[in-house]
Amino acid sequence: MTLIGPSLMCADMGVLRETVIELDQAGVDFFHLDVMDGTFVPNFTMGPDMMKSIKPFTNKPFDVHLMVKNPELHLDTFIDAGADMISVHAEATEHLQRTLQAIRTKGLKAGVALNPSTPIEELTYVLDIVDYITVMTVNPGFAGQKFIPLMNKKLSDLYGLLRREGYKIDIQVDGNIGYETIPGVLEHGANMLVCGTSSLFKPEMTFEEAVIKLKTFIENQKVKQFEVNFK
Ligand code: S6P
Ligand code: MG
Repeated sequence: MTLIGPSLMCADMGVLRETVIELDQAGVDFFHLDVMDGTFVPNFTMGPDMMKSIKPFTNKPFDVHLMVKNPELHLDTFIDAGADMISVHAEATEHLQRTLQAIRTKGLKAGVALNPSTPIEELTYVLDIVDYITVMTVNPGFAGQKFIPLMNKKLSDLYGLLRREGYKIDIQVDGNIGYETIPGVLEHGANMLVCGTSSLFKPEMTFEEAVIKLKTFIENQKVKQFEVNFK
């Protein structure tokens, strides 16, 4: 099974609430909320007040992708704003194990995101406390970038590592996930797709049309669809 989650930084912020309602009704599985601090990545996006203002309009999980330095300092802020899942970058904290443990202790799903150049070996000693791994398939910071082809090898190395070590951890991909790249990422082990301008946010389509088209495309892939842990 493959889950799809719209990247809300790609939405028109003037109609964010309506967008969340339409995407929810169209059948997305989760909402992906990108948080940037202008330091870990050279951009600013969504904040806790914005999240609070849309949380009441959906029951789907809020997956908060923290692209901030020292994310451990901000966990409570985003938990209070409605996060159900939080991913932190391995590169952004000195204390990855402690940070993941803190997310889990609060009852949320804990994720680790890896920049394209970060090796999967960074994860070796935290695999027992991770619910999902976000493989960045572009450098974080902006929507509308190009998929980095070597990330398919990273996905298959990661998938192999998880199977060898016996961990059931979901593999999320983020960055230029669209019709050209989906066959490859599914084949190499991804089961959670973050969907931005490459698939769901298309001016010529309604959200309902875009979700139907995307789900049909995924169902028609001939590759094995991996089981998800996500509930
Ligand atoms: C980027 C961020 C992502 C983007 C998403 C956009 O740093 O983490 O979640 O919003 O990748 O999708 P697309 O299809 O425009 O690349
Ligand atoms: Mg993201």
